[in-house]
Amino acid sequence: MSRSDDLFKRAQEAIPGGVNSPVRAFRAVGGTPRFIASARGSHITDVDGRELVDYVMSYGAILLGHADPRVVEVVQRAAERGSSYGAPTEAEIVLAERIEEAMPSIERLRLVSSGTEAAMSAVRLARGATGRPKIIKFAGCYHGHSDGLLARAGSGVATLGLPDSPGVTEAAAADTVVAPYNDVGAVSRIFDELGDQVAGLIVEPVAANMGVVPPAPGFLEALRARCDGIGAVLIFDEVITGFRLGLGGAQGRTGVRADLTCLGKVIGGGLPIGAFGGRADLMDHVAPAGPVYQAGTLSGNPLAVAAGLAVLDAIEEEPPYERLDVLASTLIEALTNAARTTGVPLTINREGSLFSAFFTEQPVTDYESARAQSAGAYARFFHGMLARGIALAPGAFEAWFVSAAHTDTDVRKTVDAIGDAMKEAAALG
Ligand code: KE4
Repeated sequence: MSRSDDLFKRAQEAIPGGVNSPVRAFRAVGGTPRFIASARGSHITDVDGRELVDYVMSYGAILLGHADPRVVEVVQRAAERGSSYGAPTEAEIVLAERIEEAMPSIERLRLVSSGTEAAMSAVRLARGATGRPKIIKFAGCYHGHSDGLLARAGSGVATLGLPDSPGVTEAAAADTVVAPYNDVGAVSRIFDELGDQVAGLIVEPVAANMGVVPPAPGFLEALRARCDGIGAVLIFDEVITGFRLGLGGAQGRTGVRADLTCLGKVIGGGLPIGAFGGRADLMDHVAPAGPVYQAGTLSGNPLAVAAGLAVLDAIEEEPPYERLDVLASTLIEALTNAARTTGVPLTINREGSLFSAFFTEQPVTDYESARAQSAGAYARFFHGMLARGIALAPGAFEAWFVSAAHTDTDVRKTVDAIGDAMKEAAALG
């Protein structure tokens, strides 16, 4: 028995499933989750002292690398000044201004403590500002666990969303309509059918929660045009893509401007944070400027803000994006070669440094095609990599996350492991 085994056994007596977030429990890949003792740069070390090259990076929250000295220093200094005041600070203004400068579609910004809060609040604002009930989302896109966004597609195109979790009532899901990602025809039919009942549409401009699925050419532009056509609010959920796909996020790459944007992860440097922001005429509906209520005890927390500013300073001083893209290209090449050598069917999707390898030979353009992948093959590959000191996300619907701290040595070790783990995935059929 490893210490992780012991701790997981104990954890399940104190915490549901032994974890504080489901994906960490290894249910999708089997086995015992590694309990982590520490992390530095591109490496994490588990409680049994095993050091791993990390491609989870807190599901994208860590961009510079774990325990980056620049982040550690500012968080230590901030903690010495007190961890939370329940009152405004200058640093919150600075972070808002820096984000607004990097993402011009964001004219006003509200900080919150998670991506879930950001998306939930943006959706409430879209409804509050338009006075309309319906929100369109896409199957396979994840926007956190607020009730209205835990809805799955009902039968037919514009029928009401159905609860996607016990505890979500039909009423809570009823005003959510779910369309297939990259399907302009389906979403157009919803707009045609619901017309000015549509308050807004929320989308991951580059999907990364069904694995990475980039927008098809014209998809985002079509969403922009349809929202413009009826005055609906276009919400880009950039919790993953924001400051990972470049300083301007996905909208900086695609040129499609959102009315509201959700952020998180990178802008907090690994501390709890989220944000939603956008057009001033919309954001000025948010309390106390306007009537749409939204609040949070720890919103704009001084430690998270200090960490976020340190990350923004670092990526503005030395943008890591070219390096991240090179790392991703090398890993993708290794995956492609290993799949070819072993005959394992593999489809790789990529946008910038974000990528996923799907164990299927079909193209993956939406949630249905993403679900066609072999979860068993992914699980075998995952454990083959873990056994060779490489930590991937314990689920086939996540992305590989590289960081500015990953080294050529890390990549060489990963490339070697890919070759062997692919053979194992192939051998087990
Ligand atoms: P959080 O509430 O987990 O901070 O953010 C929710 C969220 C919102 N929008 C997008 C695009 C997201 O990817 C997320 C959270 N991402 C997952 C990983 N795919 C978090 C991992 C977890 O749930 O533990």
